[in-house]
Amino acid sequence: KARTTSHSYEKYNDWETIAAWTADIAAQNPDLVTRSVIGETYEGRPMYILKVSKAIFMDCGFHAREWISPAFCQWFVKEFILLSQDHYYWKIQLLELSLRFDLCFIHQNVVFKDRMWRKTRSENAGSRCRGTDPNRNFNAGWSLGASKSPCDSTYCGSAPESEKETKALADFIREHLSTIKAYLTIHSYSQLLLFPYSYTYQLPSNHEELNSIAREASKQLASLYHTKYTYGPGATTIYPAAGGSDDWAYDQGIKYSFTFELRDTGRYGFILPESQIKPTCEETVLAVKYIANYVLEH
Ligand code: ING
Ligand code: ZN
Repeated sequence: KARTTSHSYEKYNDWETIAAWTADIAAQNPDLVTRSVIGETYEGRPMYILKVSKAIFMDCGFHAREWISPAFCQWFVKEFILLSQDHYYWKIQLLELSLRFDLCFIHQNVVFKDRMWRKTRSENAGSRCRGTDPNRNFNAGWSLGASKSPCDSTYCGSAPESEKETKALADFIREHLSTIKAYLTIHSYSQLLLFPYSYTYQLPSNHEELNSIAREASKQLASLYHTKYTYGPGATTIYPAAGGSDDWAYDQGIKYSFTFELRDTGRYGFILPESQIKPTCEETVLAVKYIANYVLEH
C-alpha cells in the first residue's frame, strides 16, 4: 500500500526535514521509490536521488534561494505515489513512466542566514567571497560571457565541474545516459519554460519539436489557474548564459532538455508565500506529466 507519511507538502521544509522525508518515503514505498546518494555537497550534506523509475531525470534545489523548487520535487513524488494507487488511471504511465528525481539540496542551512544566497558554498582561492553558480559551472560553452569574479552571484567557477555538486550530478548523468531520455531542472522565478541553447544563439536540431512541446506543456500548465508561461530558447527568452545544466545535458545527447522557472513573475519573487506552494505544484505537475508522456511515446 502506497504511503506518503505525515510530511508537510505545503510548507518550505528545511534540509534535515527533507532528508528524513526521502528516507521515509523510500522505506514506506519500497516497490515504487528507491533512494540513493550521488555525492555530497561542499559542506558535507548528502545529495539524494529518489528513483521512481528511469527515463526522466529531474532535479530541484540547484539554487539555495529558490525554495519553491525542492517543494515541487516533494510534491511530485507524493503525487506519483498517490496516483500509483489508482492503477486504472495510471495503468499506462506506471508501466512505462520511469522517472529519476534528483533531490539535490545544495546548501539549505545557509538559507536561514542569507535568504537570498544562490551559489554553492565552496571557498575561492584568493578571494573572501564564497561560492560558484552551479548553473554556470557545467561544460557547455563554459565561461563564455559568464562572470569570472568569485564575488558575483553568477561566478562560473575555476573550471567546468569545479564544484563537487555539479561534478556529482554530471557523473551520475554520464553513467546513466543510455536510459535518460529527458532532463528537467526546476528553478524559480519568472514563469518560463526554457530549452537549449543559452550559451549560443544557435538553435538545436530539434528546435521545432522542443518549441511545440514547450507550447503544449505551457498550455496544460495554464489550464488549471491561467498561469501564463513564456517559452523558448534560453538565450533569447531570458538571457545568454553559458555553463547551464540543460545545455550540457542536451549536448550529451539528451534531446529533451528543459529548465522550468516557476512562479511568480516578481511580486514575491524568491519569497513566494507558502499559500502558493499547492497551486504552483498542481499546475506544474500537469506540464511535467505532459513532457514525460510525450518523451515516452517518442
Ligand atoms: N535561472 C537560470 C539561471 O541559472 C538559465 C536561467 C537556464 C540560465 C538555463 C542558463 C541556462 O540563471 C535561474 N533563476 O536560476
Ligand atoms: Zn535557479
